[in-house]
Amino acid sequence: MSRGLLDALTLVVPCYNEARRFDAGRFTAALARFPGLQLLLVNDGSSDATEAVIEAFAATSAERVRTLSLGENRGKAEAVRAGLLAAMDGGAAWVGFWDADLATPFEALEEFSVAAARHDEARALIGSRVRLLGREIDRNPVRHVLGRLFATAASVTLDLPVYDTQCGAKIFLADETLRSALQEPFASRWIFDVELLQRLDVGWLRTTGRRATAYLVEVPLLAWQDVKGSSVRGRDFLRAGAELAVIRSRRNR
Ligand SMILES: Nc1nc2c(ncn2[C@@H]2O[C@H](COP(=O)(O)OP(=O)(O)O)[C@@H](O)[C@H]2O)c(=O)[nH]1
Ligand SMILES: [Mg+2]
Repeated sequence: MSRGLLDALTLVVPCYNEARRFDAGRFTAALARFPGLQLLLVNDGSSDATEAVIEAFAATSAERVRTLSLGENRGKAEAVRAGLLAAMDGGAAWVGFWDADLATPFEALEEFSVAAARHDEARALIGSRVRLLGREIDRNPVRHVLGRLFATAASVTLDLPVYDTQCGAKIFLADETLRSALQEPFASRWIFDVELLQRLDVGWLRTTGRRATAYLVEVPLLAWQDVKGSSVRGRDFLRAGAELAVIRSRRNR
């Protein structure tokens, strides 16, 4: 299995009306710190100046930053799916997605890299927001509780002991199983993370006879911050519950 997560990694950054939150300085710092990192910024039909902002940023580092523009707003799931497929076509060994607000700081890539090196068979590494003393996991208390409730339901749905399915920082080995898992649009708009993990679980089982527990590694983050300006609302939590039921029913097909 190919190693060196940081050697050839492309991160997809879904951007929907991010003109005000986009912090070019932090992206520039990440490119300087991680020479094997490339970025693919996906503008998902934003109605603000996102397009101009990300184009201007990409122009500062044309060999390492690309942009993709979806004509109309299709939602994070579709933006990430299109971005990951484009990143794979670009030849990256590892591809992933990372929230534009940098709630997960790019410094966490160090922990992802250590985890990949430690787990020889890792094919998917996902950030996990575990609130332990000595770490800076700064979550709004209501969202923390709802998030824990949802995560538990998601874990039951997947029949996988995943602690945190919803962190916006995830990295995958760019192989055929991932490509197949990305072929069809996701049924869910908000919890496509769960759907993707389920598709990978099924794909790995089919191709290797082993379930996701053999290949999926959760990376406990040292720092994570709830960034203001989220587009997720209370009703999305209810919708997410309904979407879990749909995902579960698909597994049994
Ligand atoms: N493509 C796309 N991305 C979105 C949409 N809504 C949010 N995002 C992106 O998803 C990421 C997380 O969004 P955010 O609003 O911070 O959600 P939260 O952190 O989960 O509350 C950011 O990169 C957003 O730009 C959307 O409708 N389409
Ligand atoms: Mg956020």
